[in-house]
Amino acid sequence: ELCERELDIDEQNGLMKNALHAFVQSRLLIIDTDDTLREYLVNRLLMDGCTAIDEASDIESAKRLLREHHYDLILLDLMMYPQSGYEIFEFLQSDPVLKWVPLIVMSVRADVQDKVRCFFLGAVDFVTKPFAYEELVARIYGILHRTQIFEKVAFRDPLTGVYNRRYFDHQIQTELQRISRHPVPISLVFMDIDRFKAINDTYGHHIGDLVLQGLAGLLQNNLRSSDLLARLGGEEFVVVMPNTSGADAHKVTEYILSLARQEAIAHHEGEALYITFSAGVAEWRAGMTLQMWVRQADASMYLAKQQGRNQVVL
Ligand code: GH3
Ligand code: MG
Ligand code: MG
Ligand code: MG
Repeated sequence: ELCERELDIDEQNGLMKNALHAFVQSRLLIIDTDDTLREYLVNRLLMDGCTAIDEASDIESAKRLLREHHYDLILLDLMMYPQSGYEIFEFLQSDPVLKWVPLIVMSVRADVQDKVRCFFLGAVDFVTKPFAYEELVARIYGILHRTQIFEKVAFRDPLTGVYNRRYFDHQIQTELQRISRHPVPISLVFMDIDRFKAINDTYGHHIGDLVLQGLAGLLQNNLRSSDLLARLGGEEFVVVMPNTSGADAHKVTEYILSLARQEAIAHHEGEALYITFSAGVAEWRAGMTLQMWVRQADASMYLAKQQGRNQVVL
C-alpha cells in the first residue's frame, strides 16, 4: 500500500516514529565542525526517540570516541577544517572492527569525485548539504535496519539467540583495547554443561536443544545488559562482564548455578529436567594478552570439571 500512493505528512511522521522507535538502542556518532548543525541534529534525533548520540567537532575527539565506544552508525562531514574527513576513513579502515561501522557522508560539495572516493573508502551513503532532516532520518533508518538483519545472521547463534563465537571474538578485542586505555576490572566466565552428552543420549537431541535454549534463557535473565553472552559451540557458553571483578563474577556465576539446580531447565513428557554446569572465571590483569586471559578462564573451567563438576572456579 505504501508504494501505491503518496503519503500525507502525518503518515510520513508516523512511519518515522515507528522506524526510530525500533532504533532506540542504536548509538550514533556525529562528526562535524558545524556546531549549529550538530546541535540541530542531536535535538531532533533525541526528540524522535534516539537515546545515544555522541558528537565530535574535530578529528581527534572523533577518534577518541571511536576507540572508546561501539557505534552503530557514523555521520561524517567531509570538511573538517583544518583537517579532512578522509582521515576518519583511514582510521576506520585500519581497525578490524571499526571498518564495518556504517558511515554516511554529509558534504556541501556534491562533486562526483568526492562521492566516488567516499564510496570506495567504504561509505554506505552520501548526502549533500543542505538536506532535509526527514531524508537523513529515512536513510539512517534504512541503514540501521539492514545492519540489524545482517548482524542477526552473522553474529547470533540461531539455536539460542545469543551471540556467536564470531561476535565474541570481535567484541573481546574491542573490550581489551578499551581497558588498555582506561583500566577497569573486567572478567571472563567460561561455562560448560555437565554430562550433557547423557541428556542427548537419554532424551534425544531435540531435548538437548531445548536444554541449551533453557540455559541461554536462564543466563540472559540473570546477567546485566552490559554483560556479553555468547555460545561458543556445543554446550559451551562464555560471558564477558565489564566493570566486574573476578570475585564478583564468581558470585554471579555461583548464583546462576544455584538457580540451575533449583529450576527445571526443560521438560520431557511432563518430567522436569535439571542441569548443572562447570565454570571458570578469570579477571583480566594488566599485561595479559587475550590468549592468556582466555586460557586462564578455560583452565579454571577444566579444574572445575576435575574437582567434580557443578562448581565455579576463580
Ligand atoms: P562434561 O561434563 O565433561 O562436559 O561432559 P559432556 O557430556 O557435557 O561433554 P562432551 O563434550 O563429551 O559432550 C558434549 C555433547 O554435546 C556432545 C554433542 O553431541 C552435544 N552437542 C553439541 N552441540 C549440540 C547441539 O547443538 N545440540 C545438542 N542437542 N547437542 C549438542
Ligand atoms: Mg565437555
Ligand atoms: Mg559438557
Ligand atoms: Mg563441552
